[in-house]
Amino acid sequence: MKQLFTLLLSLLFTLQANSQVIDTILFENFQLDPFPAMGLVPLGDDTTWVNADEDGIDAVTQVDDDKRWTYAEFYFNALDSLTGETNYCASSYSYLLNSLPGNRNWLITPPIHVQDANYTFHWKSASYQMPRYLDGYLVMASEGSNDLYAGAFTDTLFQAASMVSISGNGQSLDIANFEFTDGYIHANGVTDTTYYIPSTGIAYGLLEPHSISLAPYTGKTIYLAFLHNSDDDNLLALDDILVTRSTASGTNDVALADLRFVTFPNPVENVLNVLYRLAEPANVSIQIGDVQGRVLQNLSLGRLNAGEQQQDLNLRNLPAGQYFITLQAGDTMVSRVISKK
Ligand SMILES: [Ca+2]
Ligand SMILES: [Ca+2]
Repeated sequence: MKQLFTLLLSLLFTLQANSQVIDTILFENFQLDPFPAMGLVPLGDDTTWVNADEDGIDAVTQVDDDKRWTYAEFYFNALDSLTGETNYCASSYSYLLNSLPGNRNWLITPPIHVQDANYTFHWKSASYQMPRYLDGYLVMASEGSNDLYAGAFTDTLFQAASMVSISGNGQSLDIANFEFTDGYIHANGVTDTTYYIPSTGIAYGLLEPHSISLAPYTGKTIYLAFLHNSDDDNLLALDDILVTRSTASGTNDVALADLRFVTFPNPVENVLNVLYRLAEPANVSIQIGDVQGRVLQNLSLGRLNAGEQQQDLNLRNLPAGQYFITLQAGDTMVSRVISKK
């Protein structure tokens, strides 16, 4: 008994020494169609999402809705990382009627007040085809206004490359056979097989996570935007758009933010969804503790592969109150406080 107590005490000490809290500031996983509530033209000071079609050109599908970002089932039937259900995403065509160039579709977040240097922006993207007809896009930021027509979005935070031409074998997975715009080529230039499906004569992109620190905007209210600006490529998907705030004061904020540790919903009645990402394989455990610092449950998950991870915790039998959910992955430990109804 004494040994167990000592063990608990040492575990607690570790928890307190390393505890970090990551809050979710904004989260959209597109599982419930958010598009009907979005603005279609930015007014400069919108407080909702805006889905703006700057080019007005019909997509090859000639369905009016397909001129801009739309609600769609993810092309390859992957499950939603949070709910485990059929995955829905935001989708946009750059394959326009008569192969016209000029696609410019904007998806703009509500305003985000960046209170300190611990804000991080996360999202996932996938080009339907790659490397042939790879869809590129920009992630942009604007201080104070979302009026894209007035040139509000002056800062480019991320550029995903799009295919410009085929200079060799169009059936190849070797990117040397293609020309691209500047920027990041999906799946690390078609070397990371986690993020695409190879196939005969073509590869299909799978959702790949990205993160950017918003520290340069500390103290500012900003809008973030995805601009799908590929010319004559195919189809692009976005999912799991997330802004987190780490209240960590340590030096390892980047590693913590990279875990992308999210719990949902809060308050929770029965089942808590735990979502996180491993940059490399790691031994993982999840602990439930009370506010007195006692560990109530320790769930060892063993050694898990790199990538997106999801775990459901059944909290049905816990009394109502506040609890710590602590994720340990290798040497990194993060905690969130949740309320149980
Ligand atoms: Ca989704
Ligand atoms: Ca358009």
